[in-house]
Amino acid sequence: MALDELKITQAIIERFTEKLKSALNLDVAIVGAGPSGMVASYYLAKEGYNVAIFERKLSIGGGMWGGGMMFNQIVVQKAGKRILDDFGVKSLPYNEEYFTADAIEATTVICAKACQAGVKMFNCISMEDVVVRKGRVCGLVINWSPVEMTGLHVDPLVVHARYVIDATGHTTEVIKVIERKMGERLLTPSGKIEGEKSLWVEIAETTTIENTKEAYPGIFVTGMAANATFGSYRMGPIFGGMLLSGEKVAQLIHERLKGEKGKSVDE
Ligand code: 48F
Repeated sequence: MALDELKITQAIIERFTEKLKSALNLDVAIVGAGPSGMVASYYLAKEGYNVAIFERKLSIGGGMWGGGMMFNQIVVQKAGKRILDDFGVKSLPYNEEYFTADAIEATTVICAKACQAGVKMFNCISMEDVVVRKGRVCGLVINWSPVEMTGLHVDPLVVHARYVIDATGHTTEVIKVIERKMGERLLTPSGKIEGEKSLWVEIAETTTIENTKEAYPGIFVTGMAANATFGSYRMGPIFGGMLLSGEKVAQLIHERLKGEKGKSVDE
């Protein structure tokens, strides 16, 4: 059969539209395809939830591709190795406490497993706003990243979600929108974003997991966004905290969703 460029075009348009339509009413919308967001998406999709990730960049992986200063290896402490094993990412013992993994393998395998578990990944799409009803976030306002980058005056589209995860890393973009637009208190000690502190690996790795929690009704923070929102340190190129934070946020949201079976997003 002759290859037909119009059929190819039609196939792409139809299949992408089907994928986007199936993400209009989500259980969980995740902003950011860095390590914490991708890990969270995998565990939630494995529970059978309708999960999508919206990633601003063309590439997934956030800060994991680059390892440390573009030396594309990551270090994971003993506690986080369990997650690498769960995904089937190879790791090598470095000493009694540390393991290393290839940053490219870790990023691509975690992404592939998430996609195969049913996560709908959307790259080149940015979250520009949220939907709030009765003091609770219940959706995202999204647009093509090139629209954002070029400043074109193009109205966005909307997806609904029972829960939103801010996995945007250092910039905590979803929480920033809430702080800026809602004039309401975040669930932080000051009611505002506490802000990220300078690097302290030992404390930062533990607090990333403690700070993985709800930061505003309907929005959970994970990964570096958790520390930036609740005011802890950055940790540099050690990734166990990111992986464990992704797992924890998935567990927390699973617990909530289990208790809310049958409710619609607008309730
Ligand atoms: O920064 P990022 O990798 O987040 P993370 O999961 O991991 C942090 C580590 O990479 C590293 C570290 C580890 O020790 O400190 O920095 O917390 O990934 C965040 C992703 O979110 C995307 C951004 O492009 C990146 O890929 N992102 C940020 N804002 C938006 C967004 C937005 N408004 N819409 C869509 N995607």
